[in-house]
Order: sequence, then structure tokens, then C-alpha cells
Amino acid sequence: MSNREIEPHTRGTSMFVGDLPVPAGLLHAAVLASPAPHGRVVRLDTTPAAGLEGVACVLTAADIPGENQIGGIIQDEPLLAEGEVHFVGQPIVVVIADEPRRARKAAAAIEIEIEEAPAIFDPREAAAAGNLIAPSRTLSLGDVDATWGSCDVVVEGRTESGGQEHLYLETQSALALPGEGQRLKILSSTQAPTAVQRIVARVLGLPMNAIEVEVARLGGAFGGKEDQATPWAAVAALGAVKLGRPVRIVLTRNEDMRMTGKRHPYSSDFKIGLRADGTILAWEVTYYQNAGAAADLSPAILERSLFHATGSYFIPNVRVTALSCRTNLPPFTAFRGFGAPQAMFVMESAITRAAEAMGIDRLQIQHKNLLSEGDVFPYGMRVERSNARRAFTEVEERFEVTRVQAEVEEHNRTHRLTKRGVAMMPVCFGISFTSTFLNQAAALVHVYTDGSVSVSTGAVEMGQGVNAKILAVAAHALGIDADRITVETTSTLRVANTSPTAASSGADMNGAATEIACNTIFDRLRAVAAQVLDTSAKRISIHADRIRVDETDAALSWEKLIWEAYTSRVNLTAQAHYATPKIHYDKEREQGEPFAYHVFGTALVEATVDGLRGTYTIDRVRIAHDAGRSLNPLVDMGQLEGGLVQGLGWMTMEELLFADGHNITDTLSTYKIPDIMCTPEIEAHFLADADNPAAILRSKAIGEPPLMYGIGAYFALLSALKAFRPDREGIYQAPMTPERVLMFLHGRT
Ligand code: LUZ
Ligand code: MOS
Repeated sequence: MSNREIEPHTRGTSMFVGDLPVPAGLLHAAVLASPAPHGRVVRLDTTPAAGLEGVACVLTAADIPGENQIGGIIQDEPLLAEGEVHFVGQPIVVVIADEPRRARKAAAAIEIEIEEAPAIFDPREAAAAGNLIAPSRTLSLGDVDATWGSCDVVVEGRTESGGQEHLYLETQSALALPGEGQRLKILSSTQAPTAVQRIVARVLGLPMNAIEVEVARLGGAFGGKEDQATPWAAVAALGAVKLGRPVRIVLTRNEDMRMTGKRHPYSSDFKIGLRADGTILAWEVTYYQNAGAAADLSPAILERSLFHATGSYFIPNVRVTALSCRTNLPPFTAFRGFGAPQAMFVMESAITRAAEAMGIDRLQIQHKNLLSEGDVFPYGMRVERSNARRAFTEVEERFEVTRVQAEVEEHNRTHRLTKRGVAMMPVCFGISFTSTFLNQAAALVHVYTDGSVSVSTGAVEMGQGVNAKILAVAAHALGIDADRITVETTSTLRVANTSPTAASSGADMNGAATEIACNTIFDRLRAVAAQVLDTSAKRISIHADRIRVDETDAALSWEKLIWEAYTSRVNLTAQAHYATPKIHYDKEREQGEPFAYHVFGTALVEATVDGLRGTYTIDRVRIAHDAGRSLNPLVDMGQLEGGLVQGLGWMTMEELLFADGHNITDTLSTYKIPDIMCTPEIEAHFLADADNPAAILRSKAIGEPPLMYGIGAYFALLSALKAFRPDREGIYQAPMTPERVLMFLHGRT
């Protein structure tokens, strides 16, 4: 099973928005962004920019023909700031010029004066001041208040987890091409073509059918282009409509890092109650989500945190409260895991803190409380086909965890300057958009008269291999060689009302729609073949590119069959729609079945800390993962490794820092992501004979769950730190940077 993206990527011939052939008369956009985190614009003089060489026009909020509003879930975000600014990096003015350099120079020449107002950066301060994006939400199960008294151990604590920069290789970009009349075509680096279409239509005051959005592929996205590709497409569209010429915007790395949202930092309070044998009886947690200055996807991300509050464990008494707090930082957004990693970090911190208080191994608590068949989540869904225990014990046995632990202890006994740590990290991740209505997809399949096949869906290829999976589904459903099939770009003209390619569900849903469309065509072809071969349709099948009657190859080729169908005036095109069955959720009662199924797995993470330097290595990560019946094991293994390393980065070296609302980690020299040198030895395997009746060809979604294996790194490091300093209480403040390591080992308490 091939991934056709690999060769053009390797040769450098695959095209991104910034590589497309330059259309005649192309202009370039640049943005002047707010230099202050909060305040009022008291003077704005664009004349110094307008007069500069090459400048075609300068646009402000006053030039927006439709609504100056790009908010999705909540309409609280202007495209261009009007009067007030709410974060450093908020777009205020757009300059269009003949060269990107000149557009940027002109934007810098604009004179702006801002009367600063008090700004809030801390989510708890925002909550105390009543600055919430939406009312808080609480999920509960059993009765926590009545349970604390019957617990043998109760510990409380506070955790912090930091933000995370997406650092997709391709920065945010869009190219807007004016067509006849009011028509506009936008080539956008977006995970959500329909969101771009809807918001651009709103901003321009046009109907959606005036706008086509097309996406060939993205150079990575990781959630960063689910909601936040939209403003850049709107900026290009605004310029194109004003000037009647093509306009492109491609953010520089520094602009992208300064102006766009990242993973939400969370600050959380927890209380956990256990029996002396390690059984968790009660779990109470409050999440303060730092949402930044606008809602963006924050409420949906908060909802996923609520649903993942208990991680891979069954806890009979739970109360989870989540607050989305409005601060003066760039609006934080979707990032692989979408609120679940933040929730799981708190759960694992609580287990570690409890183990410390009880003087037992955290693995004992983990093992004891893993989800089993029939257990219920606080949101009311029952666990079906849990592989939580299976994956955990498979790691314990296959990788001899007891022996590894003994070796680590031996190392720590015999080494003074380095200590090792080890941690298990179980993952349970719900598959489906938590917003039920988004769980739909569509496909459009054409068979041409020469027998070649074209498949369009709503899925966006972003390096995750979704096109390879859709190709495999189509080849399987039609029974023909994959070489006959192409998976096309994503266009709102061919497939309308697409959900974002997100929530790990791109292949599940678009693959299912593809299968339905292919089956429709297959049924029509069977009838044609039956007529040609003078037999009954039931006896016809297509396998390995051959038309068969019962088990014998017929004297009829695929090409001949297609020509027969065409000349018999049979429809060789099918459109299909797929809606994930059964799922539902009642937000009033906070009960339902929001997910089609769950993905399970466990990682074993080993780390070594240098006690003098504070540096460390993540030595090895070994994983048992439930991939169902993988549609493409190579693609899935790539996603697993990539997700893991991204999770390791979030927990260790990636430290997003703001000073007075200014991102001071807005370059590749101040914000470090893992590279091949700090990638551990990875040994991962998929559970044998895994199955999943709830997704396409019994596969399982892969995109997000592996990121959360990376959380194990924090606890492996913490256990090494405790080997140096058993006198110190653990800290639960991610990322565990070398600076934090040194402070833990040698700093004053
Ligand atoms: N996006 C979204 C997501 O809109 N809803 C979700 O539930 C989700 N989950 C994961 C990643 N993106
Ligand atoms: Mo997402 S975090 O765009 O699946």
C-alpha cells in the first residue's frame, strides 16, 4: 500500500500555496498587527504606507464590505481590529503591494498610537474577574462529597501545563483569484475548506456559492489550520475583491509564531481519594483553560478536556469543572489532542502525587483502575470493547516492565551523577467530533470512459496520509488496481459542507463516504456485467482487477466493462454522504454517547537525567497500540511516531513564554522542538487481531491518540528527579525543561 505523497515530497515537486505558478498581476498582502496586548487605537495614520513604492492599497476595518467577524462557535473576533485591540499580534491593517517585501515595509511605516488598558494573562485572574468565554461546565458521576470520608488517602494539588506552537513546516498561506463578476477562487492552506468559504463569504457580504475554496495539500497543520487558516484567506480575498487582481499571503515563520494561536495552557486544581489498596474512589478537578482573547475553538476543546478527565481509568465518583478564561493573548486553538492531553496530564499528576503520599509505585495505582468492559465514563457512555487493560498488560509482559524497573533502580543505586526514571502512560481517546453535527462527510466518485477513477472527498491531505487511506478504500470497494485511481484535491465545488479534517476522523468518515459511493457504482457495473456475460448479477464480483463469475475470471476486462456501461447510458458517477451512526450528546444533562468508539494503548517511557547539567535524554519508548485493522500500517506507524515525539516535545523542551503579552519564543532559536537527535529509540507494535466494527474496514483512527504517550516522559523524568532528591515533593508543572530540572535538584524550596 503506497502513499503517493512520498515521492513528490522527497523530490520537492509537491505544490503548496506558496509554490503555485504565479498568476499574471499577482499582488502580495502583509498585515500590521497590534503592538499592545490591550488598549484603544487613538491614532492610525496609513498615509506613510500608501505613498510607498509598489503599494496598491491599504485596507482597514472600514474597507470590509460584509461583516467584520470571523468567529465560528462564538462571534467575538473581528478580522481587523476596530477601535480596540485585545492581543499582541491582532491584525489591524492590510497592505497590498507588488512584492511581499514592499508590503511588509509599508505595513511597518504605518503610524499607530495605542492607549494601553490593563491586560490579563493569567487564566485564574481572568476567572476571578469574571472574564469567561462561556459559562463554566461541570460533569459528574456518583457523589464525590459523600466519598471523601470513606477514602484512606486524599491528596490535593495544582498542575500547570504550557502552550505549544504547532510549527507546521508550511506557514499559514492563501491565494485569492478573482473570477468573473463577483466570483472568487481561494487556494488556502486550511484543514477546513468550508469554514474558509463561509467566513470569507460573510466578510465579503457574498453568498457562499460565489466562493470556491480548493486545497491541494498542507505542509502540516496539527490543528493549527482548523480555525486559524481563515483570517489569512479572508485577508487575501479582501485584497483580491478590492483590486480585482490575484492576492497572495504567505506568513513568515516569525509572523506565524507571533500572530497565530497555539495549544491552550491550562492551570488546574485536583483532589483525589483512594482506598489503601490503590483503588481510586473519588476525583475532583477544575481546569482553568487559558483561551486567549477570542473564543476560536476553545469551548469545544474544553468539552474534550471534560470528556477525558479520567484518562484511561474508571472512577465511580467524579466532579469535573472547566472554565474557559478570556485573556489578552493570541486566541489559543486546536492542537492534536484538543484538550485531552491537558486533562490526562492532571490525572497522571494526581496518580503520581497519590503514589508518593502512599509510598507505593504509581504503576500499581494505574493498573488497578484501568477501564474495563462495561465501565461508565462520567459523560454517561459505557465502555465497549476496552483494550485499556490488554494494552497495559501487553506492555508489562512483552517489555518486562518489572525487569526494567529493577535495572533502573540498580542504575540509580550505583550512579551518583545520573539517575534514570521510567513511567507507564496509558491512553484512552474518544473518536468523533464532540460537536455531533460535525460527524458527517461526503465523497464524489467518477469513473471515466477509459476506466480511470477519480475520487473527491471532504478530507484534506496534510501529510497524515489520508489520501493513501481513501485510495485503499476505493480500490478495495471497486476491486481494481490502485493505479487506476486518483484522489483529487479538496474543493468546495466538488464536495460541499465539509467538516474540518480534524478529530482524527478524516479517514474514518471520508473513507466511509468513499466506500458508499464506490459500492453504488459497483452495483450498477454488476448489472451491466451480468447482461454482457448473460448471467445473474449476484454471481458477478470484481477482485484484483478481474471481473469474475463465481470464482472464475470472465472474458471481460475492466476497460471493456466501463465502455459497455457508458454506451448503455449507465451513470458512472456517484455521490455519497456518511453520518457517524448512534452518537448523541445532551449538553443540558451532560450525558450521552459522544464518541463512535475509543482508541487505547500504553507506552513505557525511559529517561536519564544528568544531575549536574540538568539535561536529560528520553532514551526509549515502547508502545502497544490499538489500531484496529490498520488501513495502512506504514502510515499509522508514521502517525504514531510523529504524535509521540510531538507529545514528548510538549512535555519537555517546548516552552512557550510570554512577557507582558509578547511572545518571547517566536523564533526557531528561542522555541525548540524535538529533532532527530532527541528522538528516543521507539519500538511500537499494534495489538494483534484488533478489530473495530465502528469504523471503515474495521480500522481505527490514528492521528491524535499517540501524542498523549509523550506525557509519560514527564513522569519518567520526575521519577529520575525523585531518585536524586527523595526528600522533595514532586512538581507538576510542564514542560519539564532543563531549567526546571536544575531548580528541582539544586534550587531552594
Ligand atoms: N475539532 C473539533 C477537533 O472541532 N471538535 C473536536 O471534537 C475535535 N477533536 C479533536 C481534534 N479536533
Ligand atoms: Mo485537530 S486538533 O484539528 O484534529
